[in-house]
Amino acid sequence: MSQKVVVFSQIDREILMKLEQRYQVVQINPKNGDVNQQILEASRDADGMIGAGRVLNERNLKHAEKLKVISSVSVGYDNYDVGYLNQKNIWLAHTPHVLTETTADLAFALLMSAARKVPSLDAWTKHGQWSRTAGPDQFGVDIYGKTLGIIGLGHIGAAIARRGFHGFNMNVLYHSRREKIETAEQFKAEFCTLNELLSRSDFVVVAVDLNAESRALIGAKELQLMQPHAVLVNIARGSVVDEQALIQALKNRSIFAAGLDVYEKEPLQQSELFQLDNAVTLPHVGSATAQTRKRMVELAYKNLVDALEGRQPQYCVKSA
Ligand code: 8YV
Repeated sequence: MSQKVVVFSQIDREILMKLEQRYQVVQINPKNGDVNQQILEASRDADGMIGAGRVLNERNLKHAEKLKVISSVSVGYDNYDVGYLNQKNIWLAHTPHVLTETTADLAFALLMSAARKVPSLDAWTKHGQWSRTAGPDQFGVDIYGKTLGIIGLGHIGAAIARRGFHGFNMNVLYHSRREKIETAEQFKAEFCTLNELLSRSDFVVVAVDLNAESRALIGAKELQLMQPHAVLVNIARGSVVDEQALIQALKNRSIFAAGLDVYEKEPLQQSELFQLDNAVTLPHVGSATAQTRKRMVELAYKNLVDALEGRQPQYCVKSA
């Protein structure tokens, strides 16, 4: 009897076919009703699970007595109850590294778009409003040679620092739980407190994992420390930033703009952010290129197969 695998989100067709050739596959489909109920039932006799973007915890895995591995097609793992999975000896595998450069590219796309008002000026031009030379209302802020403050100098944060330092001659500051001397020296990056980074940076990029320490890390008080010409970029997790406080800061123009790829609740279909000309809003596409998503799901497939064949997956998450 072949092992059973639950696919809990949409994955690449080729990989799905490979799974179906190897395992008994059950796909979770929102069209078939409550997803959590489907996961609760399907995981009952499952050996493995693969997918992304779903909360998996004791509530919907409590019957998963045979489950050996959850292979996440993501680098972030804040939507999994890692402590519970470790306690049940269920491997949680993820896909770091393969998406680092793609996500760092998107961070800079947001930084530049927000700094130079690209989306709103594109709309302005296309609506025939360009009747004379662009003036102060169309002015953006400079990037080259400015100060880039990165919250979280992990792989993605370091890739963003590399772009700023080498590509835009930027002065790099960073804040993280501990100093990252070897990484920082590549970009002459200066370790500083969060408040110092917020008050000194022209561009603040949130690149930190979501965890108990980073949840709501950036609130009204922190936003008030930023300069009126400063730009906030978030490519990490929405819940690191107090979204209502950010909306107020943008409305009050106490910061120049924000470039956002993530939100407290996703998918985001209605928000005051959508009415703000100084908010650039993307739909969580940090890793969303065909090439990178293919690499992610191929790695997640390998992690799954390794685990189902009794080998510890290459990239396993351990509870802190
Ligand atoms: C999404 C991401 O997970 O890898 C992560 O942590 O945030 C993204 O790659 C991916 O888009 C699947 O939802």
